[in-house]
Amino acid sequence: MIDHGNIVILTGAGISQESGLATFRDADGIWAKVRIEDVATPEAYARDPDRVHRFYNARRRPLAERDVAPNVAHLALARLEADWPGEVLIVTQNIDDLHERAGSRNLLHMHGEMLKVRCGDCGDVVEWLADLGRDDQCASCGTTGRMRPHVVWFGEMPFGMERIEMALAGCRLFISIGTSGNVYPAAGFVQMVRELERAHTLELNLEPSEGATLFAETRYGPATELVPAFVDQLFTEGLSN
Ligand code: BJW
Repeated sequence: MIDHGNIVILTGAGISQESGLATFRDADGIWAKVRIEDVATPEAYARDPDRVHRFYNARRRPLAERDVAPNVAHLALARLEADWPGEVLIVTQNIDDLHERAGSRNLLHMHGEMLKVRCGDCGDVVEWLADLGRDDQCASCGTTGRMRPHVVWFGEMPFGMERIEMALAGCRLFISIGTSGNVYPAAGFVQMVRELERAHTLELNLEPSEGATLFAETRYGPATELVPAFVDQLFTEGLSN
């Protein structure tokens, strides 16, 4: 009988690479062009907010203007969620909106969302498609100059950790797609699942990640090839024991 247990899928920048969005740590990635400590820490934002706003404004525009589209890997995961009898939760480290535009609904953006901004004063979160700057005012509390990208910088707590840990504890399959395994706590999820000894663990990536040896199974190649093929296999064979 086919096993239709719950599935947790962790995605990273690699799944959006073939949609035209840069990864972080590949040779031509974002961190080859800008330093983390200049744009992706609370200290960088406190020191030079204009620079941080420029960095995120440039990355927001192609998403806001819909210059990029979900690829077949995003679409395959949406099909999995729609048709799989068990629960499918996508935990994405990506701040793009390509999973939701592909149709995924049970989705958690653990590192935030590019098309939202947050007031540093009252914490209100709103959708935002335009450039953001120091002149922008919070519509909720009226404070000017405290609106920031709704993203998780180094040293900040990722979103939804309680829900993620519960889902990891209850899953029968954990799949990691297109992430280098450099950034915690996401990089530690495979270890958490392994310790419970009730789920299969699978890495789908272009090349072995930092934590590749922790996975029970690994497959390497572009996400647009690996992900649809694996989803097809799941529907025909179910989960492996
Ligand atoms: C393809 C492909 C194709 C390419 N098909 N594949 C020492 C030890 C342990 C931890 C720490 C430590 N010192 C500090 C920490 C904590 C720190 C951390 O992890 N630092 C490490 C650098 C060591 N982490 C944090 O600060 C986090 N917060 C935290 O820990 O809070 C405390 C806490 C404690 C306990 C529990 C819970 C919390 C916050 C991390 C925030 C990360 N923020 C960023 C920026 C966000 C916004 C933005 O986008 O600008 O998030 S950094 C950046 O890296 C971004 C990504 O989400 C994240 C992960 O990157 P990802 O997705 O893996 O991309 P790449 O480029 O690295 O990899 C792409 C992969 O795809 C590659 O493998 C390619 O081969 C592959 N690929 N093309 C398939 N076509």
